[in-house]
Amino acid sequence: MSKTIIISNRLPLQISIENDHLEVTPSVGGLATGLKSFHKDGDSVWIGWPGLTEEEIPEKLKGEVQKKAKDENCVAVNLSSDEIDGFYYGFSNRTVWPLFHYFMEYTEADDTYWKFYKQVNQKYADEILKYYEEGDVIWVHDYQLLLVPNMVREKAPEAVIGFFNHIPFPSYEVFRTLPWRDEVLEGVLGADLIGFHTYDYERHFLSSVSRILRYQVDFNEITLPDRIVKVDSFPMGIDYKKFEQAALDHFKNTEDQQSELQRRLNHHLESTPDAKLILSIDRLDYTKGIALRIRAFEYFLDKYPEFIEKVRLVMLAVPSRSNVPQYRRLKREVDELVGRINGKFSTVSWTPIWYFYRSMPFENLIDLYTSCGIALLTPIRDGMNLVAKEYIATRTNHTGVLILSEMAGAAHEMNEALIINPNNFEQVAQALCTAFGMPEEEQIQRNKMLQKRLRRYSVEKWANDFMKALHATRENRDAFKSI
Ligand code: ADQ
Repeated sequence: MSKTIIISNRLPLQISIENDHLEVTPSVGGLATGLKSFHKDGDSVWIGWPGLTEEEIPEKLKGEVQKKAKDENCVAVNLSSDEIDGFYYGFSNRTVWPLFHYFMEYTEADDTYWKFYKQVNQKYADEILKYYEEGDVIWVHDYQLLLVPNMVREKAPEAVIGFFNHIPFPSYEVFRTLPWRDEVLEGVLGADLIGFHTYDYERHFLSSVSRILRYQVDFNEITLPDRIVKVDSFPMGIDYKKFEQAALDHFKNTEDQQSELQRRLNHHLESTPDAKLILSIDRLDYTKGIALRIRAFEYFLDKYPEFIEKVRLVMLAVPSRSNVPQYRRLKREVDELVGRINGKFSTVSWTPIWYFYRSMPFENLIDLYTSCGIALLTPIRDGMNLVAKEYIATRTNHTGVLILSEMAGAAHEMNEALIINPNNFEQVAQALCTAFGMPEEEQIQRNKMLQKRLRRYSVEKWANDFMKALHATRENRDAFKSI
């Protein structure tokens, strides 16, 4: 029977060593969270890195890693610490990530990183080829593996290969600055179907292919000498029912079943009349606009002091990529900003910002989503932003206001949110005022529309739509051959 082979940089599980034993925990992040339900329900194998380098795994536990992965229908790719440095922290996160998010000043062009990127992409491709059997469908994910589709195609010309890019694809004028732009485009074009979150990313990609490689592009099809490649947008959804159910269960908790965090949140809400909590959740990443958001919040408090002691910004920043200098600098900047603003506005009974720098268990995430009447998500660039969708899914009584950056892919599908330009502090401050004063009926009306759409376009539908379109390319290929 044919199977689906999913490939991403990281496996949906994280293996760590605790007292000479291997511990397996689910990994955090948009992709892992999104595809997990698809993987769990289908006949698929997932290939990726388990989170420990070859050097970190003691010899006697090496076989055990693969066994633990196999229990979850996964295959662990072995990577050395040099490979992780060059491929992951290097080319993926110091070259592709900043460039694709329009941070050109952070983009490094380093031959050694590129060499590691090619070497590790080849490792992933070789791993796929070990498991690939005729009739299988291969689904490659994200910017760390842009070369994999063509590397697999070279050895298995008949394979059906899909590629999905989870981050933005930049405009041609930005993409063209990459020294290895031809190789990167040729790498992705090994796929039969290439998916993006939005039509804009799709358009940028097609324009780069036509202007750099000079292939013929008709609407959303690229004609190569021997094949046609289809490009389309598939906005990723969330596991809606999981978030909705978690919120419903959360409200059933008796007082002594509540978490300490929930009690603290309740305390703020109950101690001040008209109090509201403003939620902000992201990985600590410069693309997410966290520092800008804090400054906009300061602008808001300066301009509208009547909100002092009434609002609190609850900020969860999940540690991320701390081996890359810009992330360490951002951490310092955010620490300083939070300290300065808390120092400036705090009263004896109130601090304006509650800042958590850690990963939280799922239950606490639900505590935050359900307790905060406003969500303020202001990325400078974001492929999609699943947090925005999760927030709406947990608002089971339909109240709550989402303020969302127009630079997030999710803004295209969430028109009923208050859509803002994160660089415009006045607009952010106005949106906060509007959110504060928005009548409940209006909140309910907006959220019901958002919820209806999110429920329908779930992650399951996203994966199925992509798969259906991928299978259809097989038929197109036969038609192409018969011309
Ligand atoms: P990310 O940049 O990681 O994803 P996002 O889409 O917001 O951003 O997804 C984050 C995920 O991590 C959410 O599902 C959230 O629930 C989870 N999460 C966040 N904090 C957590 C915590 N403390 N504990 C547990 N889970 C937590 C990348 C792209 C995005 C794109 C996704 C999916 O950068 O633009 O939306 O992939 O394609």
